[in-house]
Amino acid sequence: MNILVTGGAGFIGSNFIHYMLSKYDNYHIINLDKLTYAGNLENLKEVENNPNYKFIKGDITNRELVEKIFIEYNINYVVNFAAESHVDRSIEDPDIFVKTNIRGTQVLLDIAKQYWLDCPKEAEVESLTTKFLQVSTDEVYGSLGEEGYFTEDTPLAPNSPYSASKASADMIVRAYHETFGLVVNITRCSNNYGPYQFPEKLIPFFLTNALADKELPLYGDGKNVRDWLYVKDHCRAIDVVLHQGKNGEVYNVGGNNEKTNIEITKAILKIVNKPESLINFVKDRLGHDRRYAIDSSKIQDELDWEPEYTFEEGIKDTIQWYLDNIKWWETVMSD
Ligand code: NAD
Ligand code: TDX
Repeated sequence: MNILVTGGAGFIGSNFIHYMLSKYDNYHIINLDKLTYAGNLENLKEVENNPNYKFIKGDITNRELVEKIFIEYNINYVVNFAAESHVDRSIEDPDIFVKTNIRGTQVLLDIAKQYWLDCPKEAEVESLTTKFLQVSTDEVYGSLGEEGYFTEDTPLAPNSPYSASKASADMIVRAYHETFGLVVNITRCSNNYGPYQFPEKLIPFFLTNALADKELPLYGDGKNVRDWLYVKDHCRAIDVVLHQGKNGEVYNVGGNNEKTNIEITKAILKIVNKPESLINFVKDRLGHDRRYAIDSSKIQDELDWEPEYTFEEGIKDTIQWYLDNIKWWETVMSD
């Protein structure tokens, strides 16, 4: 198998590459990443000399480059992580979200279609198993009230420029499946946490601030709810969907860990033994979604996946990783 992993130098992508290289010794991984502020080759230092791994610096919107990669590496799976991923940045400047998240996904789909479906002349291509796996988010479903869960049938109702760009990409993936017959899956997961997450997202941002005795800017009343998924459980879910997911299906992936932001903040402060006086309630995020909660019964029933980590285990591992890798986060924050 030759897998094109896009955005593999980011948080979830780098965890996925580590996971796949340690699990399969006959898979080749080609990591295409633009190395934006969120991409960091330090995340992949341990595998840089692995013969089954190749890094290519480049943009998923670059058609010629993507085409060259498909031909040169005989790609048969694509796992598309590459994206602008931070909601607050999308509120400041939506442009790059539309370009990378929508246009970039369409370029990848188009080259996959061209290579897998339009000209399967070479026998080696014809006999290949192919799949395009789009890594999406629960944010495409919009916001929940106090009750209920997102299922795969919940109508899409994205509220931020980020989630709107991800929902658009999902629709284009669907169109390439319905219209052209491309083999696809879409996974929609909840908030990930774990090693290598850029300290702009809630958990690593608040953790690194707390360690430096800086204040923690909690938006609004701090009672917005997110479902938290440990990144290693997410990587395992993607592996399962890649190999066993039914063609054309969407799978929700959740952690069964609903928490308010204030609960998360207090849990971090308690573990690192810092005072709650560091919490500073600030102006709310524009269009701030109130609650996300995922019904993962489809992936559990059909593909036998369920999260293995409790939040208590995952957060302790994560905090320990940041304590053991102070140089990593000091460097990414100073760049
Ligand atoms: P991230 O921001 O940490 O990493 C994104 C990576 O994509 C970076 O390495 C960056 O350099 C790369 N990239 C950006 N633009 C690119 C381009 N034009 N061409 C090539 N590479 C490019 O993101 P993440 O948190 O690892 O998220 C990965 C994927 O998972 C995203 O698609 C995101 O929407 C989705 N997702 C993330 C979460 C989460 O909690 N982090 C939850 C649900 C879904
Ligand atoms: O400084 C902050 N203060 C604060 O109160 C930050 C950065 C966040 N928050 C709140 C906003 C959210 O309710 O914490 C919650 C989590 O915020 P983020 O870490 O920015 O994540 P979120 O907006 O929920 O989106 C994340 O999960 C879904 C990822 O960034 C997305 O890429 C993913 O699709």
